[in-house]
Amino acid sequence: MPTFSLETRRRAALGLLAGLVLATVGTAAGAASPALAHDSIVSSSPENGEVVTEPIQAVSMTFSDDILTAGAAVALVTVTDVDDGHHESGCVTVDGTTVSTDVALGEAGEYTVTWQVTSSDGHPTSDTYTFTWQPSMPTATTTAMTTAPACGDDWAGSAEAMAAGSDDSTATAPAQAGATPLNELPEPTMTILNSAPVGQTDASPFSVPLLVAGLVGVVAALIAVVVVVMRRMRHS
Ligand SMILES: [Cu+2]
Repeated sequence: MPTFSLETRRRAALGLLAGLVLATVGTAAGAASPALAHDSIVSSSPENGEVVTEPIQAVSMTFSDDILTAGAAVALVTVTDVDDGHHESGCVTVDGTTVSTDVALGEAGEYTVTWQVTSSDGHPTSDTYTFTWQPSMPTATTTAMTTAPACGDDWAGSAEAMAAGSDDSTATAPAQAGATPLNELPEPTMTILNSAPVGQTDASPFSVPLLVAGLVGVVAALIAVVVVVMRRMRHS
């Protein structure tokens, strides 16, 4: 085995240590980033800030990854006017990356879309955006509901309710009846009202301190390995 000066060995060991630390940090950062990134909206209809002049029947948004619908997954969408009146139907439809709900808009003005979905990493995520309803011609308006309608119930904005012309069914929310039989719901759908309020903060089981602690442990282990290697080099 060729002989190297102590200085050369030290430099080699330090270089090895620096390389290992950089590789470890890079790997940990790469592994951590997907868990920290929640699905975000890549497009929506209407778009954020859009001025809508033609009647629309639905509001939909497309996310960066498939929205979860299994188990306790929650997908909520409300479309509210400036007086907090509701204009969405009670059922939210999730189809892959797209989440949508039927709507019947009321008076011209600003509408707020509030959404909450279960991100592809299993965490609830939510946000809001707005659009402006500015009909280009006189358009029938729908009276808002005071609370979010329950999925499966006839809603003031439904064609049936409007045809019936029943004032009793407008401006008041239907009773929050028990769970709607699954066979009455459009497929695929996943709506759970009155749970996991919008705005709930993300509760990640993988906290940043835990990640940092793990990283420090790995680096410490690497340093120990390098020290052992250096000692062996000295003894050789
Ligand atoms: Cu998450």
